[in-house]
Amino acid sequence: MAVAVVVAAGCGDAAGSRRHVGETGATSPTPTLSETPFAEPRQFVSGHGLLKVRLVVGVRSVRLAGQTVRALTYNGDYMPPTLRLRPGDRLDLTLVNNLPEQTNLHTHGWHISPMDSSDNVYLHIHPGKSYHYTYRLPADLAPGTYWYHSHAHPRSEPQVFAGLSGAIVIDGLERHLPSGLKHITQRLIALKDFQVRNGAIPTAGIDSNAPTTRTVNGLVNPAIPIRPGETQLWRLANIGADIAYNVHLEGSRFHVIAQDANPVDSVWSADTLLMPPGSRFDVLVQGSAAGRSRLETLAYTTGPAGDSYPQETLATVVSSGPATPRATLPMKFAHFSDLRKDRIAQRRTIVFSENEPQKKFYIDGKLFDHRRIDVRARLNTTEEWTVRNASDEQHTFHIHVNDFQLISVNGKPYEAHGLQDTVQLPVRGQVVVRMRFLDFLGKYPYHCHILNHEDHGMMANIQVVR
Ligand SMILES: [Cu+2]
Repeated sequence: MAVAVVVAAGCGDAAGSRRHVGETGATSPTPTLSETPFAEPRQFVSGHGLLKVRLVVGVRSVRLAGQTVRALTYNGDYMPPTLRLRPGDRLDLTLVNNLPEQTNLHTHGWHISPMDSSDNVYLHIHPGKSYHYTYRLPADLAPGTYWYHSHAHPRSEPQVFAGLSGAIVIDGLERHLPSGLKHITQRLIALKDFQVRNGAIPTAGIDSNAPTTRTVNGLVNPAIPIRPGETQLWRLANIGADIAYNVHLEGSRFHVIAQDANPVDSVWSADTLLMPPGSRFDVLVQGSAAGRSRLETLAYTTGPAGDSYPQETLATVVSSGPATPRATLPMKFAHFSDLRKDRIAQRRTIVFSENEPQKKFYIDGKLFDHRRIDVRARLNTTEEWTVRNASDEQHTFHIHVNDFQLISVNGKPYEAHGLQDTVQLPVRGQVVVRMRFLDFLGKYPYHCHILNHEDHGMMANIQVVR
């Protein structure tokens, strides 16, 4: 019989990893007692090809940033369990809805069927009901960091903002690492943000530009331990509703091995990573000389009609203990099949626009209608989409089921190292993307991943047909 086991997260850091929001736990071995120890949510791990999970959605009071706050939770936690699986596994997930409104579940980034009881975001699980999802992961599902969240249009923004998002890890990235790095410490660094109004995270009238508390795994400025010279794998994931993070680690660089759970063909490095809502980066980081450095989000503006986010510290990286020689990082990583060589079956232009004062957001001049098919594409073909932004703020293009290759930004060719499932659309600009429609028939959405915009219309439907 297949079993699901619950284990503490974070190889090499089990002592500090049991603690998460809503639970007290062991402290991690950091030098200063006043610091919040780094911790990860517990994990539900597949065994013998199966993971059985029950997620109960409800309203709960949780401890968050030193205060008691009413939030929407999975299993009572603001930072719910991480689902950890392998390619080829099956996920049997029962979603129990104890909210006074409908909800549902999306497994963001999975290349999987969008139909029936799989990654079907057109389902509404009504109050007091439960639903049994069955997901059959392809044997070649890409390893990396994914996430799950409510996709309950038009209530996605308030539900995710109030807490309904968690992480998914598909194991296997280690396979591409050199032997000396296969067993390095892995850390989930899930970026999740909230505001408090009258003792609760607001679920109406959310202003993404208002003062916001940014957390790592639900913790404010935790201390992340590393040894001088040590290489760690960090799984950066923006699992918030609306805001972008512009992530920077003082004095260090991020070495990207996967973007949106697509392993890269060659490792690239950056000192700052722009992370719009929904995006993920799996990165290698190396401990600097003993001392402290800030993991921060730098100030970022999404345009004249958009938001302005201040610089904020996300975590404090504490380098201490015996130094180890810095490992040589890999250059070549995974295989990537460049879509620029594909024959293009169809070219389309998709336009994102808005009427900000009226809170209306459009794709191709239309508000979302779940009954309408906006694009019909053929299975096993490649299409090229020019996605234009006709507004004065950035939007985050996202599509389910099939990831895309970024070909150009504002006409400037982009040298992609793999696929991605989110991309920021420049103000009054455009990107060109290519995608292959593989393996799965059915209808699924593409939309702005700023969930406020999605809820207010910026979503459309594609149907993949034979
Ligand atoms: Cu948008």
